[in-house]
Amino acid sequence: MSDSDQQKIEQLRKDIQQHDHLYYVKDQPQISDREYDRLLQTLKDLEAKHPEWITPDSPTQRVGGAPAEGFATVVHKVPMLSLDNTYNVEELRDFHNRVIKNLGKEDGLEYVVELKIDGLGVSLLYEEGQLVRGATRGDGKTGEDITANLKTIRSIPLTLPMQKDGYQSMEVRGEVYMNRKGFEKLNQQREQDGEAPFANPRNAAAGSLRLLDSRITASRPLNIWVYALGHFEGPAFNTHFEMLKQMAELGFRTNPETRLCKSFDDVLKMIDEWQEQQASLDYDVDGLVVKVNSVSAQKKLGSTNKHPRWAAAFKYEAEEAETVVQDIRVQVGRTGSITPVAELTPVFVSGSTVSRATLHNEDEIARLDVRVGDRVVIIKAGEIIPKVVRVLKEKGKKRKPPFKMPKTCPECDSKIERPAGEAVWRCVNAACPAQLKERLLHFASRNAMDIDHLGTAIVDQLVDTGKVKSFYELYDLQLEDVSTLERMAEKSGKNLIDAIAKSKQAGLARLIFGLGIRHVGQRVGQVLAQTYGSMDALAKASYEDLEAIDEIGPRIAESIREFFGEKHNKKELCKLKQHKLVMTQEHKAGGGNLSGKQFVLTGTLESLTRDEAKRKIVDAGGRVTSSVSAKTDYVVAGADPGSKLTKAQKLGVAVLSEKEFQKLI
Ligand code: 1X8
Repeated sequence: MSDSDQQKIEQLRKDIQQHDHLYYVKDQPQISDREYDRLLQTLKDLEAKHPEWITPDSPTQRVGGAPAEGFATVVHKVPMLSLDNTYNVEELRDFHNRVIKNLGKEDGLEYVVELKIDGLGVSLLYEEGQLVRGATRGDGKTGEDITANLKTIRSIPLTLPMQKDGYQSMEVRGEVYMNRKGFEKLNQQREQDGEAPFANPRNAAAGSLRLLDSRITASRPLNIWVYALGHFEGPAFNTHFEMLKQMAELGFRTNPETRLCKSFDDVLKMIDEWQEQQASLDYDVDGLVVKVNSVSAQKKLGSTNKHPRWAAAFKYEAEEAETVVQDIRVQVGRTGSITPVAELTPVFVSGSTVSRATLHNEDEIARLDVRVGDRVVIIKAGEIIPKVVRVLKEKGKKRKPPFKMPKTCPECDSKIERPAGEAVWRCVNAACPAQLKERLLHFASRNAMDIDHLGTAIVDQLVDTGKVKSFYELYDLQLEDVSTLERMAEKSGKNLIDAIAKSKQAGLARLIFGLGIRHVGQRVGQVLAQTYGSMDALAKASYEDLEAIDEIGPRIAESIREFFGEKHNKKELCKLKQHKLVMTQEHKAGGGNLSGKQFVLTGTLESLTRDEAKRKIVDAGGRVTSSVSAKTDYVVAGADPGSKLTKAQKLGVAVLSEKEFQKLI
């Protein structure tokens, strides 16, 4: 029996690895997502039954584990050099001429031209066919050990058939990046959750790779293009192009746009083509990389301290424009984040007129040394918000003093804080009018309480006149309070009052989301409403209780506890209740039978996937947790159940077969 389980585990791992490759590297899936989920779940269950057989290269080990304390330092055996940059055809021709001179001939000189990916360089070390370490490029000599994070990227193989080709050890290099769509989606989610958005896909990728909690990395849409080999033990390659082909054969994701160019003119052609074509990719590139193809020629050329002499980057300049900084202001967001923004003399760049540009944070302003009155260069690259790239120093011109972050919040004068390790200052005053305005707008937004007519102009006046200092005061407003506001007639005043009154029925899920609890987005709001059924029950939920919910991690659980522990929030909720806002949720008709019941799923279900089963339970008012405890009401056991079943039997928890479960729901 155990023997066959071991065989099953091995077969499943092979199959999943094959399907990962087809899906993530080749983009040619052969099975449905649902079939794939089944395979993975079956493997998980078998491994739960035999934890002693779990290996680090099992596909189940990609999901990420408990947070690390910090990253260990890694010394690169072969330094990860940077590339010499060229910015125009003349500079690239200089590079080409140097290559010819150093090689002593032009005959047979070939180049490989690849896209230069705007991401983060990483190193993947494989020993005896297993990924044993992943590291950042760092300063080129030493990087950080981010193995757990890199393993969450599905297109990175955990095992390689390299030994069959005679390789004992190889260090593969590539660029980890986030595509534009994934980046936009991540930022939308972050804004909903009250977190600062990332400035660009590169920062998002960098931030995701440097998280100590690899479970969060696992949720980030990261990917890799492999483009080089570091130290390796095994047969050598004659050309770079051959090496890339071999990497692809081993299972790595190599970029399909790579070209072998037989002449420098071919290189120039490719440069010409990509000037326009860049925009059509779904990820950011910041130019091309031109590499000498022959490995013996590469060796002959060698490297300087910093750069190889056999490769160069060609960078397309982003469209730039010059303008003047008229002012530097700071904006206060919903969570109190304080962001400096440059107000500019309007200028036309990349298809639109720009009058503001983000300066991101204090450190960025210091780095640029940008001051009011300065002439600056701005760029608008792709869809990214315009940014100031450099200051044009004007001789003999007296400059204004350096910009200083305000000592207090520009809106409410409260203390501002910059937590250790963060780049952003925050206003500590939860009642800060600027934060209050943002919070009210969020509360009223379409996906939250959906209060029509409550837009920026009205919110500004309500807060500035002191009429509204918290959510509940919206419900105290009378017609005469609002019809006296600017741009408000009697009729529109009445519409607003009606819309506010109507929002009392918005329901528990919308209200939870509308409260603006950090990290609680729309989906989490729904899960909490379904799980607890009332605001009172949610307010009482313990950290452990919250964290036991499948979709809720430690960060969300902590933030919820903090919110309900706060005095102001308690008062707010009490007042909202007095105003008769709907704060309970009827479970869906016909399904309320599972109200408050706690489920654990184990084994493979035949008639539905795990996600479908979960949804059904939650829709019927129950909830799903990942581990069995005395609080568990039912364990649903499919085929090949794991250790959860044993535990349930030990604790005397009711066990349902799939059929019994179907009946129940
Ligand atoms: C950096 C990069 C290289 C390539 C693509 N993107 C990059 N960011 C490539 O070779 N295709 S090579 C490189 C480096 O050597 N620093």
